[in-house]
Amino acid sequence: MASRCWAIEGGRRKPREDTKIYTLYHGIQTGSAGPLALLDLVGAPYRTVSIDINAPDHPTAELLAVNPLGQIPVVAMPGGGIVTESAAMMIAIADDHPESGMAPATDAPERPAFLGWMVYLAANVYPAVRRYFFSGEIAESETARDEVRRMAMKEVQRDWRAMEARLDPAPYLLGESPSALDLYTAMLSRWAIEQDWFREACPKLAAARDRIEAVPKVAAVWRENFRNFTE
Ligand SMILES: N[C@@H](CCC(=O)N[C@@H](CS)C(=O)NCC(=O)O)C(=O)O
Repeated sequence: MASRCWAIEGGRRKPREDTKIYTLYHGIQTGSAGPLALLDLVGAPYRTVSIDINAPDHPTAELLAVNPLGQIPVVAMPGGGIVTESAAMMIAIADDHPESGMAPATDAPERPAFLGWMVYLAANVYPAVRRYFFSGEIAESETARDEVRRMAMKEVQRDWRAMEARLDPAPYLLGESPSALDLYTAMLSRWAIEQDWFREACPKLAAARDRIEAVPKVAAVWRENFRNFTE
């Protein structure tokens, strides 16, 4: 696995030498895009370890050593400790940078909604998207896999509709300023779901997504990671 160190300086990613830095196990066009954009947004020093989930040797022993499920993203925190699960690491990184406002403070009125929706996405949308893309993990025949994909898509649509019905972005999902929830929502809504469907069925979520995706550091990561991202 290749390892590189980065820090954003003058709007450009540059190699960095620090030892007290985050390490993100990252794969292009995977769920590490959200944590990657968050690290850039909060201005944290980090290195990336490149993972190719389509390589014949996936999951490598190195990846299994940090995540027994062999999934990415994974983050090694600068203070020690490994965080698997995208929502958990985004909350942990945002909490480490209170000045960024990317996570409401523990006593802020937005905190319960922040935690609730982060876990909602992780517990509902992400697994359904996984079933859609990795239907072969739970069904063998082509007919059964088609059925899994069809049902997973219904679930994804139900989950986005439910979120659309409950949130009133102003203009970001939790109020005047963006949070890691905007990033996580933007990332997950770039997968599986038809983009025309998302814009039509979830206009409030789509409008909030437009805002976070217009942030230059987010757009830069999105360009590399989402083929359906258009500016
Ligand atoms: N629950 C995990 C899901 C992570 C996940 O499904 N990652 C995918 C890439 S987007 C992966 O590693 N796939 C390769 C594999 O499962 O072997 C999270 O939220 O981080």
